Parts: sequence; structure tokens; C-alpha cells
Amino acid sequence: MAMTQPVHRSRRMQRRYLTAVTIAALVLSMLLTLLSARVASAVGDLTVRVYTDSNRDGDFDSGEPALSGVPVLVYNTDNNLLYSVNTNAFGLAIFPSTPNGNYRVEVTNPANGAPNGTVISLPGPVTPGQDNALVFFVTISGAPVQRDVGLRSLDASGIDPGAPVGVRTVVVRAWDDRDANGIQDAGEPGISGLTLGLYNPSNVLVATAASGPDGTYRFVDNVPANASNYTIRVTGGIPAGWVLTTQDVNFNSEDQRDSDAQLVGGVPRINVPNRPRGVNDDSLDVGFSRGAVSG
Ligand SMILES: [Ca+2]
Ligand SMILES: [Ca+2]
Ligand SMILES: [Ca+2]
Ligand SMILES: [Ca+2]
Repeated sequence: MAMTQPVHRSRRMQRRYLTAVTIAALVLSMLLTLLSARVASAVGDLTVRVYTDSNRDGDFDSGEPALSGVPVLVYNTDNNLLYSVNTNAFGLAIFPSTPNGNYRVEVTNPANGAPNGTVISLPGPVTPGQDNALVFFVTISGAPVQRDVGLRSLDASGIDPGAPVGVRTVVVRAWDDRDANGIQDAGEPGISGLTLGLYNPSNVLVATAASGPDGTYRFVDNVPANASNYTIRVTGGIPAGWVLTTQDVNFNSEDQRDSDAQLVGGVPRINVPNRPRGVNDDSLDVGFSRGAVSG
């Protein structure tokens, strides 16, 4: 009898000790999990693949040739150049552990549209308008991001003989020009849900664009080649609550990301440049702003 109480007390203390240790271990493992989750989610690898879209389907297929030595540039939201990497033998430009955030990516395409040069291929079906663009925007948020950029080669006469006769492809991006500077910056979202029409020189509607969720409007193989005075118009006019941003700011020196539309009779209108068969174009854009327009 005399021994019972101390034995009970020591077992009780042992249980309390074990409980305390278990709780401490649990708290520690939860803290470690939280910490590793935070570390893992602060960055993501960005990979850009540049390839020849041999079968001209807008998508990378195994066996399509990699394009090496192509400079790929990454800019932040303040338009500062952060990284410049040339594609490797596999056509890949890899930006490991890129911090979470919004970025603009530019794929350099020397001799764009010139004889024996290359042009952008058709927009990709997977991420409409984002795959197969020379300038595009990505958001890194703790996971890897890959974009495939397909190019097509032009022959000595400056045409793509693999394109259907008499046509080319044009992709227009409509975007929210949040700082109203007339330029697409990283972090400025696309505007979807508009109707964009292609008009011939007699002002007859000849095609309507299929729109992607990212603010791209795609006229795939239905813009006439070697034709002047065609226009692309936002048929519904300026969306309510918006104003059209400035056209061709900085003397059109940043055509890949400036706005190209002027207001004609209340309708934003873009002149479509005259180019030969298969010389595709993703440099046409229309910007809207909710604030005062600069310039
Ligand atoms: Ca392909
Ligand atoms: Ca802007
Ligand atoms: Ca322009
Ligand atoms: Ca432009």
C-alpha cells in the first residue's frame, strides 16, 4: 500500500511528459511543413521552348526541330530586363527558381518576316494566344510554367510555302492598359469577350475572330495575303467605362506591345499591314484604359 501512490504519481508524470513531447513534436512538424511550403511556393521554374512548327498545327509535336541560340528575354512589371538566356540544343531557355510574380517574355526573332527569315506560327490550341507568340506574359506562382513558341521558315521569296495559298494569320491582343501608357506591361491582363471583325477595303465584314480567354483574338488563315487597306475593328465600339489608349506610342518603336488602334466613327480600328502568304503577325494590339490617357 505504501508503494502505490508514488508509482501512480510517477506514471502520471510519465504520461504528461510523453503528451508534452508528442505535442511539441507535432507543433514542430507543423511549423516545418509550413516553412517548407512557404519556401517551395516562393519560386517556379520558367521554361520557354522555341521550335520549328513543321506540320504547322500550332502545337509542339515530338520530332519537330529545336531552334538553338535564340535569345529569350524576361522583363519584370517595371520593364526592367531581368534575364536573357539563349535557347540550348533542345530549343529550351530555362529560368530556374524565378520568384513569384508577373513577367513579360520576349523571343528574339531576327529577320522577322524577311526572305529566308522566320515568322511566328499559328496560335497554339492548348493555351490560346499564349503559346506561339513572340511577346507574351506569364505569372509564376510556386509552380513550373512552360510556353512553347513555334516558328515557320520563309523561303527566298519571303513566303511560307506550307501556308494555304493567299492567306496569313493575324493575332490581335486586347488588354487593360492599367497605367495608360499605351504599352502592354507585365501584370496588365487581357480583355476577353469583345467582338473583333476583319473588314475589306469596301468596309464589308469578311471574318470574325475566335477569341481566347487571355484577350487574344485569332484570325487563323483568313486574312488575305498581299492585300492593302484591310482593317480589324472592335465592332461593338469602346466597352462602357473604358477609353481607347494611345496609338503607336514611342514612334511605334515597340510595335510588339503597343496599341495600334485609332478611333474612327466611335469604333477602334487597326490597319492590317500588307504581307505575303503565310507571313503571320502577332504585333497588332488594342489597349483600353479606365483612367485618363497619357500622351
Ligand atoms: Ca506542330
Ligand atoms: Ca501599360
Ligand atoms: Ca504599333
Ligand atoms: Ca502593336
